[in-house]
Amino acid sequence: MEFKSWKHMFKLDPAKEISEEQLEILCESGTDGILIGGSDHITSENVADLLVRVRRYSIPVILEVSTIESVTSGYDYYFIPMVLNSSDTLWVKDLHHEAIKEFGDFMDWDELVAEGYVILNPDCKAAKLTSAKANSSLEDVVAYARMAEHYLKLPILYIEYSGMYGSPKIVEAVSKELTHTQLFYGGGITTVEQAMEMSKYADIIVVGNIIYDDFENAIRTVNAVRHTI
Ligand code: 1GP
Repeated sequence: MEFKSWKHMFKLDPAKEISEEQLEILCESGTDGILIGGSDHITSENVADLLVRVRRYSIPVILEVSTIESVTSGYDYYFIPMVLNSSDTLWVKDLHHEAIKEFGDFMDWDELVAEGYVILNPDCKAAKLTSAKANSSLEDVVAYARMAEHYLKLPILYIEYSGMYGSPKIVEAVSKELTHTQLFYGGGITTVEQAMEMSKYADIIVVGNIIYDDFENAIRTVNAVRHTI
């Protein structure tokens, strides 16, 4: 899959405003892909609107599906979160089952990518929504990584600290467990140093909120990931 060699992605939230000028800079920054996703105030309109705007540039666009209603054609990939540390089966397999029941006849299975998620910031919206056991210990997280790599053989494991900079120690430990599964890290990256630190361990870092809070620093994270090899 194309994203196997990627190192950096921006995650755009359809519910947040971004100017045309900033969107152009972002899409032409050298980042590898644009992930469209969010958990608050997501509507089919704001998702479709953002897709059309990002499609003006040559950058790959991925929908990270959080509601079935927001799904339309036109993306390069559809990443489907499967929250491994959720205690609610809805977020592990029930929503997925529902979607496949509805759209299974005309799905392009090559565009669909199962994305194992481990949510580790107890205060983030996603943790609350999915009843995630976000206070998981290092041993717990390593076990999720082994599950993703050896048992479920997932293409992606996403260590999610949305809104909070996570533990490099945990991300490093997870990276040691993964060979075939790609490691994504996202959460609280606001500086070049943090981008470099997490890129040492994660295959791909995902930069979200800082786009809306400090655009200049968000753009700086793109080159930071190329300086860690
Ligand atoms: C959110 O992991 C992403 O799903 C990025 O996190 O918004 O904290 O950068 P931030």
